Amino acid sequence: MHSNPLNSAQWHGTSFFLPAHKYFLWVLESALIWIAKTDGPIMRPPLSPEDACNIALPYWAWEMDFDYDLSDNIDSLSLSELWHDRIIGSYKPGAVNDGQFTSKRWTTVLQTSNDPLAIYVPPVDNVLKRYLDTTAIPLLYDPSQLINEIVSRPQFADFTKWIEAGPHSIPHLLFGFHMSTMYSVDDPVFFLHHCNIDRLWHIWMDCHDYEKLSADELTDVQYTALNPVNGNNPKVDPDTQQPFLVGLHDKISYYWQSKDYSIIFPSEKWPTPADLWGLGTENSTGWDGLYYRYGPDELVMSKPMLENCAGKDWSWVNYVETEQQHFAPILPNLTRISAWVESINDNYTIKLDEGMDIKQALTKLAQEACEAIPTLEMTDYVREWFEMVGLNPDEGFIRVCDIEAESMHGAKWLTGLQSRKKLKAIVGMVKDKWPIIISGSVIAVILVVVVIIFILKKNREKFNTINH
Ligand SMILES: [Cu+2]
Repeated sequence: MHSNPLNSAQWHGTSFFLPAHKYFLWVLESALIWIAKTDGPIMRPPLSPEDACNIALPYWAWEMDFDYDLSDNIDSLSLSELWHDRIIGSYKPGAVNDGQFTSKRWTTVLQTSNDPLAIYVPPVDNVLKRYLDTTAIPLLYDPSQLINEIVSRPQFADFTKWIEAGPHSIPHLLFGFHMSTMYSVDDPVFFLHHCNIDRLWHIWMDCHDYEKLSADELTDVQYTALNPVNGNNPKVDPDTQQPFLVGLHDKISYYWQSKDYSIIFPSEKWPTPADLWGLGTENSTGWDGLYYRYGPDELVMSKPMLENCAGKDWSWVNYVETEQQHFAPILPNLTRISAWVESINDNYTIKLDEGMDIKQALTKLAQEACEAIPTLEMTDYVREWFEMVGLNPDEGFIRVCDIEAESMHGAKWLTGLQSRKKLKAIVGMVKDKWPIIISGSVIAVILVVVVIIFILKKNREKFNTINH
């Protein structure tokens, strides 16, 4: 469904991005609930119908795996709870060979090559693979940078461009292989990642108190139609030749490739962004049975978030429903997350004590985290990815510390470590070849002096001739 060209044209690089993926996640969650209800009694351990109803998709809060120090040789991402060797598979680049998604149990739709950065060609097999080189594609957003962007982008158009180009792109690029194509759904990490993107959207809505508005009350601030484009031209539906429309009341397409099952997603049932805005309550669900809440959340309870968000009643996130919690089979180790949040709270408090106001303190916090690691280098691989999803990287990608770097160097995409790497490379070269460089420099200086003397002499003669 995700790779269907008609869906994809609407789902990526447009204002449908967030709502389209939300419903897509909900389709998977509903399918899991349905299977658990049907086959629950014969599962090991057996699931009761009540357990089945409590199934919820988990999210990967990758911001907690941000690497604040790339020089210490500890890859923070490798310490993540994500890599359970019995579930998602160990942290290892290449073919996934443990967990539930090895070649024995899991056949990917997309055939990949053995080159992590070659999108689509030349294919070798249908085995799930991951790249995971955090030095080549670093995770670029830590909690403080996320909070800073969420707080400073109250306009939907601004927020959606940023979240799709920045926080959404980086994990896709980092995993390479399947995750870097429209067949990213081949890797279950897709859902963990997109659930986090959906969570960040909820946090944004909750932070600015937009959750209190009904779909009829929404303005351009909460939802703006950003139509899909091909360069300067609007993308058109190949059947009707009409431009795709992605307004608040336009239907998001969910074409399903299989002829036999297309009845599951008939076009009359496709939702609009307005339909998906109402998330329902415990007692009365929203559109088509939708009911969305995000549970206890360390990020929203951090000091900079609490103090910089307009409303402090978190109704769509940080939602505690104790009954459901017992169902999580593996509780994440929250110690590491709590430690991050604690250090962010401490650094933030120091800045307030120094006399900064809450926004200044938050921006400074984000600035420091941003400076800790490089931005993304605009390689062919990165460029190809942005073109594939119809995104303009310059519109949403630049981070808080890149703005300064851009004005200094006049070049986007090459700041922080990249320029430091170049400098290091030059220093290294100088170190190795200093005898050649010194003798070369001496010869060059002598040559320059000779040339200058020659020119001066010539000019003098010329000057003399003119005078005569
Ligand atoms: Cu994605």
